Amino acid sequence: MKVIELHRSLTESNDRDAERLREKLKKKGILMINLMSSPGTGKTTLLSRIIRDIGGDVRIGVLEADIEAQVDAERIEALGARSIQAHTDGMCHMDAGMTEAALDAMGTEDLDIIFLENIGNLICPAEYDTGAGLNVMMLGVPEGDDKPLKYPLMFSMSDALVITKTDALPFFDFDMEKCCERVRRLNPDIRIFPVSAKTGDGMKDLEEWLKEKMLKEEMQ
Ligand SMILES: Nc1nc2c(ncn2[C@@H]2O[C@H](COP(=O)(O)OP(=O)(O)O)[C@@H](O)[C@H]2O)c(=O)[nH]1
Ligand SMILES: [Mg+2]
Repeated sequence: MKVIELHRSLTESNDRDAERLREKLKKKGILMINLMSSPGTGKTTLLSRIIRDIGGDVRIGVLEADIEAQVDAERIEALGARSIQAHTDGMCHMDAGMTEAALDAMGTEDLDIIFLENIGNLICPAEYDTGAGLNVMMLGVPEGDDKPLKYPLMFSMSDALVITKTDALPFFDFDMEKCCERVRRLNPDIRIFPVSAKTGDGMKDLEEWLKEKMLKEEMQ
């Protein structure tokens, strides 16, 4: 199990670093996805499901970012995917320099898709470009359908929203239609995938979309 201790990047411009990293990955034909949500929404569970479902056809690497511990990277490694645990020195987000350092430590050779499981919160990660080709956020049914009203920036800057734990819909007053409407008001082009990583419901559409985006990256 590889663990890397990261520190805040002291560069002048995170946006410039992010653009440079995005170009570098594009040249290698690797799609990096920045996965963001609250703690406990189901990021690691979703990634585990994706690795089990399509890990045979797609070579997947996972950067696990947390303030402490290495349980998430261990969960991913147990499934046979390449992974590294990055510790962020107490910081609530990953920036482009930190992401690049973690990528270098993990090694990107022979990978098709790299997921960055960002630190769990809906605020700071939305403010820092990591250099990822796609931003994907997750919202769990138990968190409520009002989150787009409270954390508009993350919904606005994401290419896709995964609404997870749909198996729990019977137990919560989560209005799917109202939630999607609120999200689309902020971001008309966003793709929305309602899924349950537990039952597998809706996973196929999400995985097809990921493969499509991956092929596009490889052909450029
Ligand atoms: N019922 C249900 N529980 C889920 C689902 N996805 C994740 N969980 C549970 O939610 C909790 C947090 O999941 P985890 O993947 O660790 O969240 P993370 O902090 O975002 O990485 C765990 O107890 C999971 O078993 C789901 O689709 N349905
Ligand atoms: Mg996790």
